[in-house]
Amino acid sequence: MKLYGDRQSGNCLKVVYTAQRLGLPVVWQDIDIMQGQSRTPEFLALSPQGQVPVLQLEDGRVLAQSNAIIRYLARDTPLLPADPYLQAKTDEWLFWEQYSHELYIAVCRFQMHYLKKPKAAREPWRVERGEAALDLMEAHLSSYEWLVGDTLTIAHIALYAYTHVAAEGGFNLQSRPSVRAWVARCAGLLPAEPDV
Ligand SMILES: N[C@@H](CCC(=O)N[C@@H](CS)C(=O)NCC(=O)O)C(=O)O
Repeated sequence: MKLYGDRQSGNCLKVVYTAQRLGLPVVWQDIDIMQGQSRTPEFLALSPQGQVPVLQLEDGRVLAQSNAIIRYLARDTPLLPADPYLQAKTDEWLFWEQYSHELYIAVCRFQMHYLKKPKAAREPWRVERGEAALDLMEAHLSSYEWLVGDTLTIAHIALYAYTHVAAEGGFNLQSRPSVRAWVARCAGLLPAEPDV
């Protein structure tokens, strides 16, 4: 399989973490989004959404959307619980990550980390929603060790991707001890330096 990705993108790292955790061989193809490489005619022919990550299967078929990709890779493995309720709870967190977390925390990180804008340039409404997402995680994780189930799943990989670098988007984890403990728990089970 071939993974088209940008090395600094948390959405791409989700796929790398999942593949490495499962021991799946994936060939990395660099796409520099800052150079517009996800919007070239060649890339758009591969994936009209014009964003990374994109996974190309061995038979040539293509999958976009990070959480769809990790869900595909994790099927029939402990990273996606088989129990119907736990599987749906895993999906619940995956959808929540895309709608209520990534849009705020990852985009603030993009503005500061990729575009080198100052913290003060972040839109207040986006910051407010990012803070609310982290507060929701803190509230859940102060009662439970994991977001769902009792071990690492793709729900954790999806949320770890941008939560552990939330400071790069101007968010403070110091005041969120349960999130920090969970980040450390995930980090202990994931490669420190993904081999991409
Ligand atoms: N919902 C998508 C978001 C993908 C996304 O935002 N990708 C960014 C990098 S993190 C990208 O390719 N940006 C370049 C562009 O939009 O041209 C996913 O989860 O895969």
